[in-house]
Amino acid sequence: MNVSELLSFREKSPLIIAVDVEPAIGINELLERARNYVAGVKFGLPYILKNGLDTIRSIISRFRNDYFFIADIKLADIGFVGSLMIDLVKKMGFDAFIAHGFIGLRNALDKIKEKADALDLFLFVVAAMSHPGAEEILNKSTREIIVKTREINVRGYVAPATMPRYIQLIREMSGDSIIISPGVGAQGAEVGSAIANGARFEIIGRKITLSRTPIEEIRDVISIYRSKGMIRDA
Ligand code: BMP
Repeated sequence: MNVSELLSFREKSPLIIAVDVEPAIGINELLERARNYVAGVKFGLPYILKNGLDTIRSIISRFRNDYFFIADIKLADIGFVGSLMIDLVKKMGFDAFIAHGFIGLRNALDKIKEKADALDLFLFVVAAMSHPGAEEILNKSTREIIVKTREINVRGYVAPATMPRYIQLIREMSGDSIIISPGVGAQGAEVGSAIANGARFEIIGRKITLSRTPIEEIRDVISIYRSKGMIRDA
């Protein structure tokens, strides 16, 4: 998936659902009923490992026209192993995946990016994380991660809604990139706050997946986006 295909989903909404646990109403029902409001679905490793490749592949193939699908494998390994992982991501039918930025380019992210391009997968690099401990080590390197990954033409980043200064930094340093931002809802950031700081999409997990009335949650989120002018009226 390329940048413009990804952005075509932004017309619908800036919302990506993070699925790490089985949604309270079941994944099929959730995706069936959320298709008019949600742009993308990010499957986490716990969900992928628990359900297996075949199940993920069949979910993605059923909803492939309704959402883009991100494999949140947080890849942080040598190029050879990265390449094996990316083949599996492609087999499952994903459009995009997430790799860590701290592993550096040579024989790691350079190979990962080459492979992603060859398989038409969009690469998001983690530039900073949302939890407090990220400040201890990882987030000290955000600037270098952006500088280095721009050398290999990375166009997608993950940056925290809980610490919007990193979203702003990416915007300043890499204005044409697509930032997806977790931390909204369960981790405390307000709906719309990451978008207001320059993210293209917000990632929301537990606030939706753990709810018995997730479609109402989603509608509330969408109405906040609408009230802030972040989404066009239906
Ligand atoms: P929740 O809304 O339930 O907190 O989920 C957030 C999602 O974003 C999880 O899938 C998590 O793996 C991911 N995420 C995060 O929370 N912080 C980061 O810095 C990077 C992430 O990918």
